[in-house]
Amino acid sequence: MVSTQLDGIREQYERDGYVIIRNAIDPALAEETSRHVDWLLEHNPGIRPEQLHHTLMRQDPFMHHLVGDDRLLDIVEPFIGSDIALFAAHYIAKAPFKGQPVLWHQDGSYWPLEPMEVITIWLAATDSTKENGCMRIIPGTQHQKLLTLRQMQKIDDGSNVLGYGIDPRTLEEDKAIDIELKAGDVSIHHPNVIHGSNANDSPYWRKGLTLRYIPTSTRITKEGHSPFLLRGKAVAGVNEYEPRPRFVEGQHMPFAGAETWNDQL
Ligand SMILES: O=C(O)CCC(=O)C(=O)O
Repeated sequence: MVSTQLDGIREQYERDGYVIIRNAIDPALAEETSRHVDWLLEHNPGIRPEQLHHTLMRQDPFMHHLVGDDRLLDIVEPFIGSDIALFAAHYIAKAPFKGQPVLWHQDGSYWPLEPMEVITIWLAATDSTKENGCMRIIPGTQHQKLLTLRQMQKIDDGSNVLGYGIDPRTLEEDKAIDIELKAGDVSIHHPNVIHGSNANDSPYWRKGLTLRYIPTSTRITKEGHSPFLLRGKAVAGVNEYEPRPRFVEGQHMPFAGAETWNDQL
């Protein structure tokens, strides 16, 4: 990543609700992230590639290694400060020809966070294009209030990733921007900005990892989320952090750095 890309990102973020950062991680780490999706699918038969949730990552050394990468933390620090935790990680991977759409939504509608101080990094493990169902964002909508799930349409028939969506007739869909990324690029977005994505009807995988970073002063008000402390200090009485797991050969996906991982714990 060229560090000058971080110049002015706050202004862009405040204006549009999102920013794209190219080459945020190197090709080898993007490739390992893509391989991690394959590994998780192989070890969790029956789970759709769009539904590889945080619970699968809690004890996964590669995920802890990836989300604590200084290049990612340096991107979020200007927004949330230097005491940083990860609230949740979720791969939304879309298989060729059958990847599901994500209906229009605002992330904050789903999250038990108090206050709603949080920023998402969407990390491209493969190229993510219009053709294979890249994320789409309606710029400027981060200034709108969060809708509750009750104010959204419930479409939980298994045809889409989240089961809820904002009624498209209430939106200016023609203003949506396709967030096209190369493997290793990231976009960041605001919890109120309206976004979604189309189905993947192409012959190519689209593998994206959503990472929700919070300042340690943000409280997770629902039990069972197991956040990770990544940089700086915890705030006394706010959240309990998951210990970093040991790497066990044969049990975890091998990755560059796994050989010294346990020494850093
Ligand atoms: O990956 C996608 O297509 C949508 C991502 C998304 O909805 C999110 O990051 O909240």
